[in-house]
Amino acid sequence: MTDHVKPDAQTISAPRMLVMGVGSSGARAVAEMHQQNPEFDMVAIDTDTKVLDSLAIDHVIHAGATITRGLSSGGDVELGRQSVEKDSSSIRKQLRRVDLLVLVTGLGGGTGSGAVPVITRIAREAGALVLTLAGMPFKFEGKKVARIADESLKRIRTHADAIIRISNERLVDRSDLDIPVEQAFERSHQVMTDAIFGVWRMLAKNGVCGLDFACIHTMLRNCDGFCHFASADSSGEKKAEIIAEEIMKHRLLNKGKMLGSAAGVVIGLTGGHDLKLSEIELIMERLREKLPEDIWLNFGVALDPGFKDRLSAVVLVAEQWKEPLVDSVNRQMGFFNNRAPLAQGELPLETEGKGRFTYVDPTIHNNQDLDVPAYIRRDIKLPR
Ligand SMILES: Nc1nc2c(ncn2[C@@H]2O[C@H](COP(=O)(O)OP(=O)(O)OP(=O)(O)O)[C@@H](O)[C@H]2O)c(=O)[nH]1
Ligand SMILES: [Mg+2]
Repeated sequence: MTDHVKPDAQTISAPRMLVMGVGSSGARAVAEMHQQNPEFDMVAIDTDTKVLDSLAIDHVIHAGATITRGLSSGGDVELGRQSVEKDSSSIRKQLRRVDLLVLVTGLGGGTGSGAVPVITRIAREAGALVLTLAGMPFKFEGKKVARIADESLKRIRTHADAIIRISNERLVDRSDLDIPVEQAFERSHQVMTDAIFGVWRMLAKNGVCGLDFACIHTMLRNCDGFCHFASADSSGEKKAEIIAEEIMKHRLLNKGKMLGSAAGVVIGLTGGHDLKLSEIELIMERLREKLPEDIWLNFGVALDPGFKDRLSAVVLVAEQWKEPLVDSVNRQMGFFNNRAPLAQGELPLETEGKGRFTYVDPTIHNNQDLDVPAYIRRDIKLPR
């Protein structure tokens, strides 16, 4: 017979989530989020002193002050990378006891694109689950910026558990091209804010049926690198119907088409104490009609007194569902047991730091970085 020992309340603590904004647009985005919700743990990292000084946020890391002299990387990815390597100890300090790290960045410049792959590696080494929200550049920014963003994305993918790409282009309709560029970027910030608030509410608020860290963990570890995100918010009599409609034709889910072929979905609803069972049912039934039958599906409902007569939904969608390279059970055990060491037989398939080659240029051939091991570049799974 197994004895079940009730865990000591002091040994159980809520998973700690840290949001880190990297590069100028990432730093600005988290400063805005901080204004909206000061409860978040947030840090902004940039190479640009002017940007950091303008932010109303307490925790900032000025990366690579001796390398860029506070003037930003000027679009140089290598300088961005070197700058965070140089200040990696400040980053490690911020990552202590962090279970979920959410990185926010706009790819295409030098700092965010160079720094995020390094930070994801450091965070994974520290045992955190890493979700990266990456804004992808507009077409008008040109091919060079697009290439920088794509190459950075490949590097991030070798370390991050999951990436949500937020295509700036997709956030703006062709019929909408007259909007000021600042407003277009604001949309991108808002999507990131909604994603982060949504995930945070799922983890931090009391739920009638909760989504816990293990569920988010499974989703992020199995989504094969990329997942998609949509959110909707409504109030009034018809709020449930409006939310179901919005999600089912959401532009970040390819006007809802992505739901029909999804492999995994997490749905998180937040409502007030007046939330009705019929409202939950309506949303779930409408969405289930659209989703494949054999999908990995998890949903939760969080209650927040601030949501009286209001309902909000966040949906994370995985198009693919694959076993992660590093055993997810072990990683969960790491969270519950204060990061258990790797078990024998488990392959720590992660590239290590470059050691004394840190400041050496990457070896790029046919657009491939030959310093990244072939099994990662080609997405080959090694047998355990
Ligand atoms: N959401 C949002 N995206 C922005 C904003 N400004 C720029 N971007 C996007 O983010 C990408 C990177 O720009 P920055 O964040 O300014 O670049 P950086 O990482 O600071 O890099 P350097 O300034 O070159 O050192 C750009 O290519 C744009 O697509 C902004 O205010 N908001
Ligand atoms: Mg900058």
